[in-house]
Parts: sequence; C-alpha cells; structure tokens
Amino acid sequence: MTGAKDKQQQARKAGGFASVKSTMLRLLESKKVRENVKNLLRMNKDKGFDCPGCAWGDAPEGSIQFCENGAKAIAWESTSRTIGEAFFARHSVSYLNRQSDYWLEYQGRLTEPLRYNKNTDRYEPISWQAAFTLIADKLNALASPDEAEFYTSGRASNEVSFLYQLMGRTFGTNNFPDCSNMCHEASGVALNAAIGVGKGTVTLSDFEHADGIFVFGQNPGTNHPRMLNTLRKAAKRGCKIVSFNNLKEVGLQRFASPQVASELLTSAATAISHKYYTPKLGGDMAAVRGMAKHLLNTGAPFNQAFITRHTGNVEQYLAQLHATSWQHIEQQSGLTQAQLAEAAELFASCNNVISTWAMGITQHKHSVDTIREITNLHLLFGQIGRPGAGLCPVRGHSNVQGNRTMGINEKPNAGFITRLEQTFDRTFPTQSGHNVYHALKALHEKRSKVLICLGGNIAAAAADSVFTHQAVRNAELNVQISTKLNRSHLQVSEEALILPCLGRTELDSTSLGEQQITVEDTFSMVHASQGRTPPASEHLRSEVNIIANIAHATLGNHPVNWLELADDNSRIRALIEQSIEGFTGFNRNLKQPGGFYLGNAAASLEWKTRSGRAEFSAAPLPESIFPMAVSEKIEQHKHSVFTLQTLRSHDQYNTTIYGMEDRYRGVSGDRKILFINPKDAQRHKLNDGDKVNITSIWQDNVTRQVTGFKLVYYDIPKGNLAAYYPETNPLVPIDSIGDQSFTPTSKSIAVVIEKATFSADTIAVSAR
Ligand SMILES: Nc1nc2c(c(=O)[nH]1)N[C@H]1C(S)=C(S)[C@@H](COP(=O)(O)OP(=O)(O)OC[C@H]3O[C@@H](n4cnc5c(=O)[nH]c(N)nc54)[C@H](O)[C@@H]3O)O[C@H]1N2
Ligand SMILES: Nc1nc2c(c(=O)[nH]1)N[C@H]1C(S)=C(S)[C@@H](COP(=O)(O)OP(=O)(O)OC[C@H]3O[C@@H](n4cnc5c(=O)[nH]c(N)nc54)[C@H](O)[C@@H]3O)O[C@H]1N2
Ligand SMILES: [Mo]
Repeated sequence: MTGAKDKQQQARKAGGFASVKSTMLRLLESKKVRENVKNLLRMNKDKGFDCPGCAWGDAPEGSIQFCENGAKAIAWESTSRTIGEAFFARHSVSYLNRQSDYWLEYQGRLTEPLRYNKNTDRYEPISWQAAFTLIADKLNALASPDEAEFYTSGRASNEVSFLYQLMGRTFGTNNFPDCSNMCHEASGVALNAAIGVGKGTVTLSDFEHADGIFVFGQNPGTNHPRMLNTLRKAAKRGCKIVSFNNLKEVGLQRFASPQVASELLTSAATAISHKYYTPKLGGDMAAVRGMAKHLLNTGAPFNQAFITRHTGNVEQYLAQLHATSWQHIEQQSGLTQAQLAEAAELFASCNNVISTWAMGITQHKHSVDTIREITNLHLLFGQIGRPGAGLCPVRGHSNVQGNRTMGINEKPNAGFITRLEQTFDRTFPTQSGHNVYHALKALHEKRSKVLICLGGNIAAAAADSVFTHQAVRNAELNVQISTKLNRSHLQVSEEALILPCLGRTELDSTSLGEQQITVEDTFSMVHASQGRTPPASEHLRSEVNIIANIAHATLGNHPVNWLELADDNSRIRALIEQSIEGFTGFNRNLKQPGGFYLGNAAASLEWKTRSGRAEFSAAPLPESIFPMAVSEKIEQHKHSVFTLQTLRSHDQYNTTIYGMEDRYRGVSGDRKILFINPKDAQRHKLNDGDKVNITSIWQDNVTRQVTGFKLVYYDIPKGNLAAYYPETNPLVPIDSIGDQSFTPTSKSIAVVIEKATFSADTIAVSAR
C-alpha cells in the first residue's frame, strides 16, 4: 500500500528538467522534428503563432515562451500521421465509436471533406462545393432559423468568429452555444453584474506590482504553465502567493522553471505558495466569506473612501457577514476559523492583491455567488483598478475571450447589435438564443435540427454523455469543422459532414498572400498569429474560408460579399474595426510588438453596471452546494455519499488525450482512476488499487454510472473524490448546472462508490 504522501513526494521531484525532457523526447521521436522545433522557437513571438495551449499572456521582452504542454499541443497538431478515404473505407462509424478518445485523435490529421453514408455506416469523400451546397440546402429548408445551432470552441480566431456570428445572425438566430458555457461563463456573469465588464481587470505587468496573489481553484502547473513562471518570479521577489485548492497540486507548491538554465541543471525549484489551503469542493464561497467576516469582526481597515466613492450595497453585504455563522462557514469550507483568519490577515496586510481563479471556482452550482464573494473582498479594500491589484479569471482556450468579444454570445448586448446593424445596414435578431445547455436540450427534443461546430468536441466535452450523445445524434445534419477525428464526428444518424481545416501552426497562403489571424489573451491583449508549417494536406482550408463559403452558399451576397472575405483576413479585420469597440486601427495595431490592449473600463474605475457603481453582492451562503432535492436524496444515503470533481491530467488538452501520464500527481499508465482519501477508503473497506463503480445521485431516476475505476490514495479532503474528465462526463447530470451560468457542475457531483465485482471495462458502453 503506497501512502498518499509518499506518492506526492515522488511526484514533487518531477517538474523542471524532467518536464522538458519528456517533451523533447517526444518531439525528437516525431518525424516532423525540424518543423516542431522551429515552431516551438517561434511560438508567441511577434512573427510566430499564438500557442494553442492556453490563454495566458506573453511577456513583451520577446523571450522564448514555451512550456511542456504547449509543446505537446504543437507536436499533436503537426503529426505526420494523416487519415483520409482509405481509413474511413476500412472503419465503420460503429467501429470507430467503440475506440477510445485517445485512439481516435491519435490516428492523425483529417485530410479531406467527408460525408456520412448511413447505408454503409461510413464516411466517404465529398467535394468542398457539394458539402457547402448540402449545408445551405438544409439550413434554408428549416422552418425557423432557430432550428440551427452554431457551436464554437475557443481556439477559433477573431476573424473566423466574427464571420461565424455574422453568418448566424444574418441567417436569423442567436443560437451560439460555445465552450465557455462549460468553462468561465460564471466569471462573465458575476463580473458583469459586479463591475460592469465580464473580463479580468489586470494585465500581465500587474503581477510585477502585486505583493499578494490569491490563486483559487486552479492548477497552473498543468493548465497554464507560463503563469507559473509569473508566479515564480513574484515569489522570488517576496510576493505572497496564497493557494486555495482542493488538492495539494505540486506545481503550486514548488516549481522549477524550464527556462532558467541554472534551475534546469540543478533541479532547484522555487517555493511558490506562501500558504496553501485545501477547502472542500465547493467550499470557496464559505472560505472567502469567513475571511471577510473575520476582518469585519476584528475591525480591519476597510477602504472607506473607495467604498463610498465607488460601490453600492455594502450595508446589505456587511449584514450578510453578520448573519452567516462560523459553524456554516467551517462546515462548508472545510477550513477552520483560525485558518481563515490567517488567510484574511494576509489579504489585509497586502498593498496590492490579485485574485486569480479557474475551473475549481466556475464549475459549481453557486459559482456566480462565489466569484461575487471574491469580488466583495476586493471591493472592501479597494483592491481593483490600480497597478498590481484586481481580478483575474484565467481563461482556458487560447482565444475563448476573443470569441466573446467578436460576438459569439447567445445573449448579445444591445450596443453590440446596434453597431453591427450600423456596419451592415440591416437588422439582426435580438432575442436570446441557445447556450450549450439549451442547444443540447433542443437537439435532444428534436426542436433543433442542424448542428454546426466550429472546432471542439461537444459530444465528449458536454455533461451527461448518454444524453449528450443522443442529442448530437438527433441532429438531421451534424457538421464538424475539425483538425482531428473525435467523438462528435461519430454521433450520427442522418446526414453528417467532416470539414477538415488548417491548424494554428500551418501556413495559410491565399491568392492574396500569407494570412494572419488574431487572438485575445486573458489580459485583453490582441495579437497576431501566423502559421508556418506546410499544411497536413493540400485539401485543407482555413476556417475563415470554410465559413465564408458556407455563408455564401446559404445567404448569397448578404450582407457582404462573403467570397471576397474568404481569402482576405485583413478585410474581415476592417469590418471588425467598424463594428466592435476597441478595434480602431486594427490592421495597423496588430503590427505592434506584443499586440495591443483593448482596454477595460473597470480597470480604470469606470463601472458599466446599471447603478454606475461596483456592486457588492449580499447573497446568502447556500445551505448546501447541491440542489435541495439532491440533498434530500443524499440524506437517505447518509455517510456514504462523496463529492466528486472531474479534472485534467497533465497529459491531455480537454478531450484530447496525449497519453496516460499524470506525472505531477504520481500517476502513470491509466486514466480510469479515482483519487480518494485513505481514511475514506478504509471506512468503506476499500484499498488502494481496488476497482470501483461510481454512480451519481440526482433528482431524476436515471442511472448514471461509470465502472472499473482504480482507487488511488491521495491527500484530498475527506468526503471528496477526484477523477479525470472526459471519462467521468457520463456522471454529470445534464440538469446539474450553475445558477445563472448554466455551466455543468463538473467540480461537485454527488456520487456513491461500490467495489466492482468484475474487472469491468465498460465505460464505453455506459457512455453510449
Ligand atoms: N495542458 C492543458 N492546458 C489547458 C487545458 C488542458 O486540458 N490541458 N485546458 C484549458 C482550458 S479550456 C481550461 S478552462 C483551463 C483549465 O484549467 P484548470 O481550472 O486549472 O483545470 P482543471 O484540471 O479542471 O483544474 C481545476 C483545479 O481546481 C481544483 N479544484 C477543483 N474543485 C475545487 C474547489 O471546489 N475549490 C478549490 N479551491 N479548488 C478546486 C482542482 O484540484 C484543480 O487543481 O486550462 C486550459 N489549459
Ligand atoms: N466533466 C468535465 N467536463 C468539462 C470540463 C471539466 O473540467 N470537466 N471542462 C469544460 C471546459 S473548461 C471546456 S473549455 C470544454 C472544452 O470543450 P471543446 O472546446 O469543445 O473541446 P476540445 O477538447 O478543446 O476540442 C478538441 C477538438 O478540437 C478540434 N481542434 C483542435 N484544434 C483545432 C483548430 O485549430 N480548429 C478546429 N476547427 N478544430 C480544432 C480537434 O478536432 C479536437 O478533437 O470542456 C468542458 N467539459
Ligand atoms: Mo475551458
């Protein structure tokens, strides 16, 4: 039996050189090694391309900014393996659907447009033109434009996103489900209500001025490795980094920079976190409330001048602090009053504090209220809108923030639509469309009939896999614009198309020359990106070209000559400049080294809220992190119910699985594992290595189960479990969503576990 602590100790030795070495070996094994290395060196530099790994910003000094996981993303995209006609003639869709997510993507890059033939259950080649005509005919035959769903994944560039929303809106709908509905939606909702902008208020340089950085529910060592460099530098100059994480993530504790030669050679590592708290899943709102309550009770010096001048609703919030009991705070956060007092004192003692957060905060039922609570704490001390202070939701996909700026939004604001109407001299729909939740419901009930996906893998990424697969399968036409084969291509019944596109790393050369795209990082910096490597196949088209052609086939020359835009991204940028605030001089500005800043009203103390002030939220701490009906069911199971979080390993990019290693957590060779506190396991007469089945508890009578998961002892709060996504998506009930955000509660699922009585390997079955 391996002790949880030992395992983590071993893992701690990882990082540094090991993290680079494994990547380099992988790259050296690749046939396209020269391109890969050249790419790596160009990544995020002015004439290079934006790393598709994450949305963290780039330091302006132009140093080589790569990380292991960014390198993996590139190696994965620039593989020399390809699949085309022969592959799809060999394998039926039913066969492919029985393979793992890893196997599907590992087959290589898609090379030609394909159409599903339901008689043979196979994908067969189709010409680009025939594919565009098929989509146009189907769209134009719908009874209402609201029967079509236009999904976007956050890798899509500003240019293609702008074109895509213009196409959807001209067609007549605001049905724009997108990956951020499953990601940072709660951040947008909470920040819009509190401070009037749905984005973070800091830029990269603010991290140089902060003397406190609070990191909530985020694993940057794996998911934002370049952020670790920022944290490491901050820690070295004495900035206090305080982590709130359900797990003791190695990267947040110690980190050796892969870019500092001395640390590489000696494996020396910087201690990152000054303090590390491990709240229970869903316990952060309680934790932050406890901090604020302690500071109120001890008469800490709130920034009265700031509160009076800039905020609203403070009395109601302070009353709520009084009303919330310490018992409630301790029970829900899993932290003691003394721990929260310590964290609170640290916060109050800092001159400039930044709080960052990611999925550990946004994927709960009460995520919006949790982010409002973090904001409340900042408002009490005026910790926003000056150098080194502010709020920083750390976005995931490399352009997910830009997608939103470009209008990928099912609830566009009136100002956005008005400007679009001025540019194109016509009206656009204003009524709300579908987010991911509503789109899947509509497809499941066959109210929606066409699903078009600009990247991503909605079938594997969304909750409740059985429900979601059926929903996608119900589409009368399923169109996937993709680089690699994935689960979403295989949920087909009638018509389906796979349209293969260029990746970020590839050269997009049109009759008008080499094209650039632009992206916006988590700090509202917009910069250009240009691929360099030869495309994986001569038949690939850029995403812009594909969308322009679908639009042309469907809408003719309305409201623009789409084909003129198909090969000319600078013309699209000129339209963006006309239509969207902050993009004046777009084509000129993107030549600035490091890109240009879009600005952020809240960062300059301008509050675009209804009241014109930054608003405190006086929401009560929820009784339970689950809905009432579920709490009642949990009560029946008494002490055997756990809360499960679903998270990423070190060897995946969302639904793309690179391999079976989760080195920082000491796991190797398997992904069907369940992290458990040894005491919890023993209480259930279970041991490290035992196989279990996991069943979720929800208010309906549907059985949601995955089987044959191996227990791994881990340093995790009692009553909490962790397992990898997307394998555990069958467990997340479709209706288990965040209040106001509609985000699946992927970090708090009530489950029971039982020892598997057979060596089951049936997740694929239960997921279908
Ligand atoms: N290499 C790589 N990079 C990525 C991605 C990837 O898959 N691979 N995905 C990209 C995307 S789209 C996104 S959104 C980001 C995701 O970045 P993260 O949010 O870091 O991703 P997760 O793996 O979901 O990790 C959630 C973290 O929050 C902690 N946590 C979970 N629940 C709670 C809670 O209730 N309270 C607290 N305090 N902590 C909690 C978990 O222990 C874990 O450390 O990364 C982006 N970058
Ligand atoms: N249980 C659980 N579920 C979750 C989460 C969780 O933490 N737990 N996280 C959620 C989050 S934060 C997110 S963002 C979503 C992710 O949801 P998505 O964004 O939909 O999924 P990805 O896995 O990033 O998409 C991978 C696919 O994108 C395609 N692709 C890659 N590069 C390109 C490109 O350049 N162009 C095009 N057109 N296609 C490309 C490839 O075909 C690949 O198969 O998942 C969510 N689902
Ligand atoms: Mo995400």
